[in-house]
Amino acid sequence: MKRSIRYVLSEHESACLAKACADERLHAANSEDQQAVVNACQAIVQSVEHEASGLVAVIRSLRELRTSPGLVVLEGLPTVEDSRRLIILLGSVLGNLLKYPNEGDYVIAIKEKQTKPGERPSFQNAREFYFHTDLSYTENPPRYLMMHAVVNKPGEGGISLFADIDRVAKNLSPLDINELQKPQFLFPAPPHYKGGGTVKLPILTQDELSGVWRLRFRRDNLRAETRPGVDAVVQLVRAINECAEEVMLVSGSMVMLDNQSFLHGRTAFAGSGEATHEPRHLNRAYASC
Ligand SMILES: O=C(O)CCC(=O)C(=O)O
Repeated sequence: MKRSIRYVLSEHESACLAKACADERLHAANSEDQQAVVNACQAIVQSVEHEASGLVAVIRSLRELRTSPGLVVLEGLPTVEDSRRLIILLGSVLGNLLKYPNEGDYVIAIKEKQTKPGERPSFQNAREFYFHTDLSYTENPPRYLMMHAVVNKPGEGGISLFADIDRVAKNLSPLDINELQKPQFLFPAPPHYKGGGTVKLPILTQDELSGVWRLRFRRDNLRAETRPGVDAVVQLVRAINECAEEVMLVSGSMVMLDNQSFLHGRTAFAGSGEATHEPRHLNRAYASC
């Protein structure tokens, strides 16, 4: 991928994270009280800064608007007793963990509950999940998305797909870009989002000073108010598919990405009854900086 970084942790870095996740300040925090874990991790981050400065620098490179890689895949993470601690800890290295109460707690398990015919693709089923940015249906989607593969076996599907909006925009005509910048798109919340609701906003925005493109997008149930708007979405989907990059997030890896400049999706995976191993399980969290 053009802008993305793959970073394999050294044994020392992996051991440092394992130690941080076993820190006594975390033992004091009830693991079901994620707010307490978030608070404890904010203090523990300092020791990670000292002991794993290379890893910290890579993660924080995501913060630079102009020079950000946009997407970092970390490989070789330690296996820890409570995997939620690891994503909260690394999210705290990046910035401030965010919670969207209508969506759930800080850490949300991406796990199949049951795949019903005809239902929208989601983090709770095994269907192909088309390219999207997270929480496109909220006024303020999170800047950063993190997904930690706790169990993700090669050969059972569930391959991650990513697309960089910088590359996608280059494959669109000025006319389509103009349409996508109009506040003419209706984004309805999916059924799991408590309170529901629909926002009407542009899909694409461009920062005036830096020229950096940002987007919000989720194809299923998206509505455009005009015919040129619908046509522009068709072109956008074509351009996204042309730029798609596949990454298998094997167990023990984590992707940290700029949710407003990278789209993500995943292929269908072996669901209940089909999986030969433990069921697929990723943890998801959001952060701002
Ligand atoms: O299951 C996956 O790999 C991705 C899930 C996803 O896209 C999401 O939860 O937003």
